[in-house]
Amino acid sequence: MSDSAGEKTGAIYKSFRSLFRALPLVVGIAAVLCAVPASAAILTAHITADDAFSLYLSTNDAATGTFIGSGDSWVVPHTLTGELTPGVVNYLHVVAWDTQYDIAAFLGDFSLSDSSFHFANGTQCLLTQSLGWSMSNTGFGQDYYTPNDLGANGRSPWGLIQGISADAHWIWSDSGYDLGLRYFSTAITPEPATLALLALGAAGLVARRRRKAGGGLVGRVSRAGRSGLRGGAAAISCVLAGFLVLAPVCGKTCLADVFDVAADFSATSNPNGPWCYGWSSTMTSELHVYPQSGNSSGIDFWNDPSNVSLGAPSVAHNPNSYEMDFGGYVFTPGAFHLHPGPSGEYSHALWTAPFAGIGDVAATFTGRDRTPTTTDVHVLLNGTSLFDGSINGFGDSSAISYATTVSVGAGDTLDFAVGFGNGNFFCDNTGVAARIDLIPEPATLALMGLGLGGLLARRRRK
Ligand SMILES: [Ca+2]
Ligand SMILES: [Ca+2]
Repeated sequence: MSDSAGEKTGAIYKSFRSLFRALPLVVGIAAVLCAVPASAAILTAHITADDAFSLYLSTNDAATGTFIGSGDSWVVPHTLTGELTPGVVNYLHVVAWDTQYDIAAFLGDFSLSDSSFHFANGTQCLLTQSLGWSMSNTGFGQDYYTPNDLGANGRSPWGLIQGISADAHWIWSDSGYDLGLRYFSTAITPEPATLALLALGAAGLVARRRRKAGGGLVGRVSRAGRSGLRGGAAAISCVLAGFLVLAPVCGKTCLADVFDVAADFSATSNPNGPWCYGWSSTMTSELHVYPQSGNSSGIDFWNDPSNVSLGAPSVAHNPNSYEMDFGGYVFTPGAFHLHPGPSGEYSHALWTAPFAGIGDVAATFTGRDRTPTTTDVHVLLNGTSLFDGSINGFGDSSAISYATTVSVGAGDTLDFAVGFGNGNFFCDNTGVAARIDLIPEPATLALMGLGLGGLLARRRRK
């Protein structure tokens, strides 16, 4: 071996040696991050059925399993959570049945809290669709066939079930008019691959240390160089394993927290979680929080007794699962309205980010007065306009929509605001559908980055 080749080997060895010194930290972080999800994966279900259902988790497809929860009203989504049994295939079991002699169907979206398990589609998100589900008329684990897709959440006669993904589809046998108990099953499979890769990396490290402990001085440099390379590869595979385990967790959109101005509406609290309802003299001047709530002819509202004329400015919400038609204006099922005031006061639904993250924002403004509605509508981020539009019309054909993705810190605000448009506030009922899907900042990836940063710093110091 020439001197320069020996120096090269020595240099490689040194750089890998510094890698190994930081390796326990990296392995530690990766091991913790891998171990935590493996022990406590949680299934979250947003589910409903026409007319009733029970949800179970089982480790045997032929056994019903552990009861998680049930519901008997298709009008509302039911949120249920259950802990998966680690290391084995779990089965999500739903029994659904009709209690009234008409159509029957099952709808839901399901997510897993981490990537230690996956659904039949290979991800941590599953919707009710024909794909990924088996169903039976006789019981679990037998006579399975593929459910029929009756159409997406939003179809008649049910309309949009708020709180369940709009991409979920109603499923049943035939066209939904055949009655009786129906058994739906889908597998939730553990994810051993990344954990195995991590174990492999750790084993490589241990082997390398054992070799280093023995051996004379003469053969040591070249041997250490070789095993250093092997150990280095092991270190890299450890780090990669950590990222592989983490990446799907952090990038998984189904784990977004969903904020929906209509679905989250409260008739008793203002502010209401991250939502606050109020009015302002100009679009961006001080927000006066509506202090008074009430119910008028079946519609919940908030206004300010110190500044109210013909009930406005105000916010209002139809708590019913059916349309409320007052002749001049209409509330669709579950609709949220903003109404401007007589002196051009803006009415607001203000959302404050409860944590930092990436938010998918979707807003639709619709004229709900037959006269028709004449308003100016806005979406603002921290008081700066993202979107400005006008409504001059009635019904779905008058609707204008806006969608964007924003990065927010905790405490940042998104403001959905409506002004009186043409200079008067008569007949200005404006439907507002506003939703924010907020994905938390990948804190665990940041932690991983910290570990790598420390490693690089060590190398620099050397
Ligand atoms: Ca029914
Ligand atoms: Ca107007």
